[in-house]
This record gives sequence, structure tokens and C-alpha cells, in this order.
Amino acid sequence: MSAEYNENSIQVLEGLEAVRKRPGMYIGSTSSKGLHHLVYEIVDNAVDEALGGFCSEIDVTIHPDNTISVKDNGRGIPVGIHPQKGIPTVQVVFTILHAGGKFGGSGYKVSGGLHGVGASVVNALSEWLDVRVFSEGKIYEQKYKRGDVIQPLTVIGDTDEHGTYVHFKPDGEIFETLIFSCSTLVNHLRETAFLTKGLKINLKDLREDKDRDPDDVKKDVGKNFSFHYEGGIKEFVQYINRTRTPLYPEIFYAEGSKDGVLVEVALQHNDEYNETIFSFVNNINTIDGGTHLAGFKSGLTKTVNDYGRKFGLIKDGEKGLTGDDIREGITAVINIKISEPQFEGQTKTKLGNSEAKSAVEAVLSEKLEYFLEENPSVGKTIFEKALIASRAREAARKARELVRRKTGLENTKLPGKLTDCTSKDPTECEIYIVEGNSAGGSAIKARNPKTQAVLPLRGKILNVEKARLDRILNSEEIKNMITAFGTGISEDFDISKLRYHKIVIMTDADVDGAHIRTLLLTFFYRYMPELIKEGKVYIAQPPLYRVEKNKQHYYVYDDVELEKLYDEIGRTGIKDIQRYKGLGEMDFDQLRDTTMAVEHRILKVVKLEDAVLADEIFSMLMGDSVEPRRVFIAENAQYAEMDF
Ligand code: 1YM
Repeated sequence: MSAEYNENSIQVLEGLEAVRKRPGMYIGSTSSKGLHHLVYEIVDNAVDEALGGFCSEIDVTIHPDNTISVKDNGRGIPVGIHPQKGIPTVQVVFTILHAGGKFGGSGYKVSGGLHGVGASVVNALSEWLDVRVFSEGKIYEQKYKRGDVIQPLTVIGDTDEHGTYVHFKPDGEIFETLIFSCSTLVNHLRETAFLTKGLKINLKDLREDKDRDPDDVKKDVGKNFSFHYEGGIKEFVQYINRTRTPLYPEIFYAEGSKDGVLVEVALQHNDEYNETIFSFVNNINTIDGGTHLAGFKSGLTKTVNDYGRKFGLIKDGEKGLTGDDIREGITAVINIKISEPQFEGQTKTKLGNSEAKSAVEAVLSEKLEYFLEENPSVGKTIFEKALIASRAREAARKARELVRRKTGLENTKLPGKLTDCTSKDPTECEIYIVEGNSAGGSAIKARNPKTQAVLPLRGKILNVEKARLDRILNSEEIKNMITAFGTGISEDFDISKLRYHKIVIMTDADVDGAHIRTLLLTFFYRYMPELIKEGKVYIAQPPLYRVEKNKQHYYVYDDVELEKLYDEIGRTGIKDIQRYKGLGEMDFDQLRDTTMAVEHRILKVVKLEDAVLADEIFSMLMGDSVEPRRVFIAENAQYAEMDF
């Protein structure tokens, strides 16, 4: 086969070279995130095959050498000669840029979003890639190196199976890391399985522990997973609510289509106060919502109010309930498929198509009206919960106003416990939130007074997951934080007023410290999420040990590091090992040198990349089951990443 040398293949080379030159343009980044994106691209093609009704099972394998294979039992990528390109279609799919779609065919390409660029991009960014197609009795194979064909499509055997198998090794010249995180893949594949009901997705990690992501090993993440949900997003809602107490056993589910938009929604209320709504367009998580979410909200508000009027729960002339009240404690998943999604916003995760709003609204309203009439006790429960929410919201509004007037939440009177920095330039200012007054005292001595402010907290703060805003705003510790930050809270939050561009949580390296840290993070997550989204929240890393030998001293941050240090300097002759149980045991100069001085300290920035995961962690931590929380806290915060 001489196809590699004709005119088309010159274009091919140029096309894929562009991908290798600017990988970020095609997969977002070359960090671990981009690395995992390669897997999603290949899996997406198999999921499309499942959505078409041709594939029921996908196997993803992490091989011992950190390569990945994905196998499906679909029709197999076509192997015949492509009429326009004159080369086998499978080769077109893997070597021509933007050819991963369905060649103008109809249907909803799941990866229609941000980086839905398909198999050729994965191929271009792989040191090698092998594809096998099982179809019509034969096994076909083609091999590539960095996007170039090195073996023409060849029949290598007979088979009675059908499907596609892709095995690849990401290119070390491109990616910053080549180590796959099993937990990252697990979360993505679980979500994908929820969104594609009936599809079974298996994941196998064949690596030895030494070749796995150290985080996975530390957290004892398993090596074999299988996701298969006949209930689809209905089971997704059940899964999200598994750590909560549902208000009624039923999960509402509606499915339908309008104006070419396929709509699926599922919902259930729980006894808490936050709304947890995940929305997807063509299997892409639309973190910033958009028209489909707007349609969900308006449809829900209207239907519940109509129901209330019809059954005399709202009297003539009375105002209806607000959407916020009706959504208090709701868990919902919205999943739509649309042929030409328009994504807006900076991160392209907000849907713009106006037809999506009316489609979701219509499908939801019609089915929900019927459901509420069929299940009057559920209707009554939802209505009563919203009524209480409405009264509480009114009380909270009054409380907020009172707080605002009394403590000046909106004026600039700073809390007495705050030791502020002298600089007034927020971009260089930092605030250390410190556990306890004595540690606060050391921090004040250890800080750089120009740029570092210190706010000590008295013991535990209120668990905000279990309280409404009116009570939260009565907490002295929380009021102090809000006034110090200068941003306001909830609907009033304004990040442009933030007085410190780094908010550093500094707690003891023990379970209590971890608990306080979690409470603070939950508060930020629920009431000031922009702080986390904008990367303003950090966790300080005080050392765990101080080791002294030959008049030299070393600070050590965990037990693994301690072992390493022993290997380096030897165990004999160590004069002193000090284990810090809390910040209070450190002298202020030690605290400065290890934890606060910009030149030496290690900060972890708190990230919320995966909304589903974050929500899960927070509700698990704050929910009623004690054991998973204890384990998690002991193991520490996984939503934090290293930063210096
Ligand atoms: C492990 C990855 O890529 N499966 C897969 C891909 C395709 C098909 C089946 C397929 C699609 C069509 C017809 C069609 C693709 N085909 C193409 C193209 N698994 C994986 N399974 N027959 C088979 O859409 O008409 C692109 S992807 F373009 F060649 F049709």
C-alpha cells in the first residue's frame, strides 16, 4: 500500500504536525489533564457507537507500562477504501485532522464540545498507536508512530468478534507526565456510564504499585472497576444522594424530545439546603450551565406553582414560591443531546442554544405535572419543603440586613481579631486563617507585616452544611472572615472587592486541624465558590518533623520524606527528632522559615476541577455517616494540588 506517499498524505503530515506543534490547542494542556484527555477521546468514539445502538461494552485497560487500550464491541471502524481520500477509512480516522466526526453524517457526536477532535489528535500525540478492527471474520491491524503510518492496514488473523481495539502510548516528548491516575479515569468513566444507560464500561489497572500514581496507592484505589447502569441518570441521582437523606423514595425521571433536542432529566430532593444540579450536553459537563439549565429551572418553578394552585396549597391572590425555594435540597441531572451545540463563555462550558431552553422546559413540565398528580404525597412534600425554605429565606434576609447594619458587613470596619497587613494592594496581600489564638500569636510574629495579615479562629467553626444562612451569619468566626475578605457572601458576593489575593488556611497537622480545614473549605465552597474557582484559596503545609544532626537541621513534611532523609543522612548520630503536634509547638522563627516565608513555604492551591467529585467529597465529609469522613480526614484533602 503506497497510500502514504500520495498528495493527500502530504496534507495529512502537515495536519498532524500542527497538533504536535501546538498540542494545547487540541487537548487543552499537556499536563496530566491533557494526558487523560487522550483516553476520553478514544472512549468517546466507542460511546458514540454505543449511542448508535451498536455497542454494549467498553474495556479500558491501563497496561503495566502506563499505556492504554480501549476496546469496544461495536461494528468496527470501516476498513474499506475511503471514496474521497483513497485510503482505508480507518486510516483516515487516525491520520486526518478533524476527520474523527461522522463525515457529515447525522447523529450526535458526543465529543462535540471543547476538544472533540478525535482519534487523529490522540495518534499525533502518541509515541505509538496500534488499532485493530474486528469485522466480517477478519482482524485488521494498522500501526503508527507519532501519527505516521508504519504498518499499512494488514489482515493479521480470523475472528468471529466485531469491534475496535486501540492501544497507545502517549508521547513523552509532549506530555509533562505519563502516569495515568486510576481515580481520575474511574470518575470520568463512571459519569460516562451514568449518561449512557445500558452501556457497560470496565476499567482494569494492570500496573504494579510502583508504577501507579502515588496518590492512588496512598488512597488504596482499586484496580478493577465495572460501571453499568440500566437506570442511567436516574441512578446518577440516586448515587449523588447516597450520602444524604432523600425526602421521598421516588426519583422523578423524564425523557423526550422537541425541536431536535433529546432531553433527559432526573431529580430527587433531600433534607439539606443546597442544590446540586449537574448538566450535560452531548456528554460534556456544562459546569457553567446555560439554556438547558435555565429551561430546567423555569419548568420546575412553573410546574410546582401550578400544582400548588390547582390543589389549593397556594390561595387565589397569593404569591407563588420562588425557584430558589423549590430547589432547596434538590439533586438533579440534566442530560441533553443536540446536533449543533453552541458553547459560550471563557471555558466554553455554557450552552447558548435557545431551543434547548424550551425543549427542557417542555419535557420536564409535561412529565412532572403528571408525576405530581400520580404521586400526591411527593408533591406535598416538595411543596412543604419549599414553603419552609421560603420562610427561612425571609428570616435570613432579615438577619443579613441586621448583621449588615450592626456589624457593618458591607462597610469597611475590620474585625478586632484581625491583624492586618500594611499594603493596600490586594494582589500582593495574603490572609492567614489560623487555628487557635496561640498559633495566631506566633503567626503574627512570623509574618511579613507588609503583605501578610493574620486572622485567628477560635476552635471549630459552624458546620455550614447543616445550617441555613441566618444561623451561619450569626457565627462570630464567619462574620469576621467575611468582613476581613471584603467580598460579601452568597448573592452579594463580589470578588473584585477581595482584599487579599491569597487566602491561606493554616491548621495543625492533625485530625482536628483537618476537620477545621474541611469546615472552612465547605463554607467557601457553598457561599463563596468563586474564591475556589479563581484559585485564591491555599492550604499551608507546616512540617511534621524537625531533625537535627551534626548541627544541621532538616524540616520534614511527612513520613515518606522522613524515610528518605534517613536514607540520605543515615540514622546514626541524629541528635534530635522533634515531632510537631501542632503549630503552637513551633517557635515563631521556625514557623516563619517553614510555613510562612515566601521563599521557603509550600502552599497547596485548592482546586475544584471536577464539580461532581467536589460535591461528593463535601457532602461525604459533611453528611451523617461518620466512618468515610474519618477515613477521608485522616488521609487529607485530595482536592488540593501542589503549588509553590
Ligand atoms: C476503541 C475506539 O473508535 N469505535 C468505533 C468507531 C467508529 C465506528 C464504530 C463506526 C462508525 C460508523 C460506521 C459511522 C467510527 N467510524 C468512523 C468513520 N472505538 C471506536 N466503532 N461504522 C463504524 O459513524 O457511520 C469514525 S469513528 F468515520 F469511519 F465512520
